[in-house]
Amino acid sequence: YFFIERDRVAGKWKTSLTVSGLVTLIAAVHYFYMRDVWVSTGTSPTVFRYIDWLLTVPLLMIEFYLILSAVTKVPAGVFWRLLIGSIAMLGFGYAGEAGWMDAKMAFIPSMAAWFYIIWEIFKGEASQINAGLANANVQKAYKTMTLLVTVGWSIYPLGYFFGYFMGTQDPVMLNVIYNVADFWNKIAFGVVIWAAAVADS
Ligand SMILES: *C/C=C(C)/C=C/C=C(C)/C=C/C1=C(C)CCCC1(C)C
Repeated sequence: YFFIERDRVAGKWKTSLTVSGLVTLIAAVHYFYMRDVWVSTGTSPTVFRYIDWLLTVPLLMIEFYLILSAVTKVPAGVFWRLLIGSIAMLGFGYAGEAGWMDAKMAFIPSMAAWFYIIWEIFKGEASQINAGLANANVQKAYKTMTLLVTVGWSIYPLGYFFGYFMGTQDPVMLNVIYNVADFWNKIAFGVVIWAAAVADS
């Protein structure tokens, strides 16, 4: 759908929509793949989930850079900070879940990286660029995306926290929650960007 709509919007918006399409596509492929793993082995598909996240989360973060870039000039530093922040967050999360690191120790740098991303989009250079824009469509999309990253994404560290700190490891429950959250977070991001692109074209 995002790929089809790509043709309806102005050229400067095409990259953002292509990325949204990619994110949804990767998630869909992974979802069916994970379901197979789950059904055939009965094990929690942690590795596959992280592969999915590692591909899609940096893409989602880069969307902040892309929507701003559609209407103004954005320094490459913003791009790299968002990219590296999201990879660090997931890298430590995985290290914790895979047992490379103590799960509780890994939680700290992973959370720090998440807060760092939040800081960048609320207070950092990206937010200052957004505040200075004369484009209400982009600003509205930006604001909704920041809410998704803070509120929508908080479900993941909470799941991790309950799993590893409270000892309430219920993999079935956790997987269901993660799947619902993934679905919602990825689609909502795409819809927000699409709405801004159409309104602005
Ligand atoms: C489509 C998939 C998305 C949006 C996945 C997002 C995942 C996170 C925001 C994960 C965050 C974590 C922490 C902040 C700390 C504990 C470890 C993680 C990886 C669960």
